[in-house]
Order: sequence, then structure tokens, then C-alpha cells
Amino acid sequence: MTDLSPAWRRWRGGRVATLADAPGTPAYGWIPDGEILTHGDRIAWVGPADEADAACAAIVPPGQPVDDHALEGALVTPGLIDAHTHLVYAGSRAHEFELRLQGASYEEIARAGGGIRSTVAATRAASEDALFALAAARARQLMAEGVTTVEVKSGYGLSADDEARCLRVARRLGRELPLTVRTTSLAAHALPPEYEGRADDYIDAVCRWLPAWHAEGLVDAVDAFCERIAFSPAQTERVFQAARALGLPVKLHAEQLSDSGGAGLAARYGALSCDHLEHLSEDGIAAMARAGTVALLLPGAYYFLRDTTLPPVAALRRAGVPMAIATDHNPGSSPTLSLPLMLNMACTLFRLTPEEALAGATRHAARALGLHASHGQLRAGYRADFALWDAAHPRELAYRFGERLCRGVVRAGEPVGANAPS
Ligand code: DI6
Ligand code: FE
Repeated sequence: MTDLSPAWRRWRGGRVATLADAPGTPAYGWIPDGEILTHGDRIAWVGPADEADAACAAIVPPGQPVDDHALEGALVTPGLIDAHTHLVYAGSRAHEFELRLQGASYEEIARAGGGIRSTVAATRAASEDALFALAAARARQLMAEGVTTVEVKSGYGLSADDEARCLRVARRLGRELPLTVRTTSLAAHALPPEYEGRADDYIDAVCRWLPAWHAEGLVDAVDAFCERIAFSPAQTERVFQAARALGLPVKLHAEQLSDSGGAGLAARYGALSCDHLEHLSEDGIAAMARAGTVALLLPGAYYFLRDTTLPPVAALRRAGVPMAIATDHNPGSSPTLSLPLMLNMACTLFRLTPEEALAGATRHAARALGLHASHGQLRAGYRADFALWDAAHPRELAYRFGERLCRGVVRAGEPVGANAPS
């Protein structure tokens, strides 16, 4: 007979950075010689190795087998959480990179019908299986660099059917890969060509389509691109009202290229996060602080678009707004699949500390997805998602760049990846 009770496992000999926000936790939640006890997909205990025997004796019921796993001195952190990606699309925009190097701006290319619209055309032309294969390959790259949870946005379909296809592909990633996937509808990403000159009609359509996507179980959150090249605050607000009517949380691409007041609006709707924020105002910061909205910073897009306006990191820090870091993987403004590289850029470009950067890709990233009570920290009761690194101390994850330090991940208590411990 198969034993269906979850396995107990002791993960021994790690240098553990819990990133826990429990009172009294040292920087990084650092436990230089640590051990983790897991029960199925949950963490049962984390602590110093010399307290582990007593903890296991107290927690594991007598007679239950406990498997030993050697971590062999690996640095152990919570599995990384990439809380902002556009993973589902077809086509490449490398030619736009060349155009930009000849002097064209991102906005000029978008206004000339390139940009997001060119990816929409390629995405509509691809089969659902082809979109899945492309997205799965991208997800595997993220996972090879320590990611165990990813947010995936739609936004390159821009019709009822094409958006649904992209969201189905995102859901399938979560079923077929050892990865937790949260889906976000970003139908209000750009105006599709068939609605040229009729942005309000398109927003009406998005509000009509949303209930059907939601009824099919495709949507965990709703996002919009509030920007002068995309949608106005008034149009964004209508999308938020449609989301609220369905009980769905919202988030927003806000103040990336200009200050349109999107962050304040999103905060009024209790947004999980406001993302980009290079042009965020003092009022926007105050509104986010009041609402508990996460500032999701995207250094890859800042770097790749050669932006020169920095997000107001010092003011966000002073206001106590949690800061998260993500790849913003997309073909136009951030074609990266390395979240550790974003940690480095968050420090070098945005002046976060290495600890803030790592918290931004774990604990605060979990908050940006509404998963702060279960993901992003190594502590009892949380998901047994952790990443194993060839590094002596967690500060090295932001310090070393362009090097693949990840040995593998443990996801929901199960080792994943070529170099994962057996
Ligand atoms: N902001 C971004 O950085 C991406 N979308 C958005 O609203 C860029 C999308 C693209 O250029 O394809
Ligand atoms: Fe984005």
C-alpha cells in the first residue's frame, strides 16, 4: 500500500538566509550553520544545526521516518519570486534595439506602430502550443536562476480570445512545470489596431471580457498600463472598477515614462503593487504607504531603455513602502531572464542595499502577489520553496553578476534541477 502521509525531511549543512520578518531576526535572517525540517510542501522548522535534534524530536511524531538531505554548504534562501513578467509572447524585438541605437526612442517606435503592437501581431499568429513552448523555455531559464514563483501577465493578445489564450498558457506553465504561477490580466496594455482612435471603446470591451476570463479561472489579478502612450487614469479606473466588481486585486504599470498620477489611483483601489515608478511623486508615495501597496522596481527596463530618472528609492524607504524587484521580462523593454542580475542592478543603479534587493525578490515580492503569509520567507508554516547557491553569504547574490550561482531549487519540498540535492 502506498504511504500517503507527507514525507518528513531534514535539510542539513546549509548556510541559511531565512529573510523572515519576525521580530528579533538578524540581517538576512542569517543562520551560518542552519538546518530546515520540512513536512510535505511546508516548512516545519528552521534554525541552527545544534538545535535541530531537539526540534525534530519535539515536532516529528514518534516512529515517523525522516529523510536526510545534505545541502553540502550551499547558501539557502527562500525560492526567488519574480513578481512581474510578460512571459507569454511570440517574436523578437531585437531590430528595435538596433533602431534605438540609431537614435529612435521607445516612445517613437511605439507611436509608429512598432513596440507592443508588433509583439501582438506575432503572438496572435502563433498557436497556443507554440506560445506554451516559448513561455516554458523562458520559465526554465528563470528557474535555473533560483525562481520558484512567477507572476505572468497577458497583454500581447488584446482581444477576448487572444488574451484568454495567453492566460491559459500561463496557467498551463503552473500545471506542467515545478513552478508556482500567478496570472495577471493586462488586457489594458496597449490599444490593438482594430480599435485605433477608439480607446474608450476598447476599455469598454476589456471590462466586458474580464468576467468571462475570471469565470474560466484564468485571472488572479488585474493590471493596466497607465501612461501617455497607453491608457489614461480615467480609463485605468474603469478597468479597476471591473476588477473590483469581480473581487480581483489590482496592480498598475505606473509612472514609468511620466507622472500621470496612476500610483495614487491604484493605491485608492488597494493595489497589491505599483510597478516601475521612475516618475513617482511625493503624493503617490504617501498614498502607497497608506494603502500598504508594494513599490515594484524594475531595474532591467530602466537599464535597457537607458532611462535617466531614478525611482525615488530614498523617499520610498523613508515612507516605509516595501520595495520589490522583478525582471519585467518582455521583448521590448527588458529581455532578461535573470532575477539575480536584477538584484545587482537594483543595488548599482537604484542604490538598494543587497539585503533590500534580496528581500525585494523574496518577502516583498510575495507581498506584491498577495502571498506574504505563505511564500517568500523560510519559516515554520511557509511553503518549502528554497534556492541553493554557490555562495558563502547572501550579500554575494547582489554582488556577483553575470555568473550562474544557483545549484538548484527545492519547490514544495521536492528537489528540482540538475544540481539539486538528492
Ligand atoms: N511597460 C513595460 O515595460 C512593458 N510593458 C509595459 O507596460 C513593455 C512592453 C513591450 O515593450 O513590449
Ligand atoms: Fe511590465
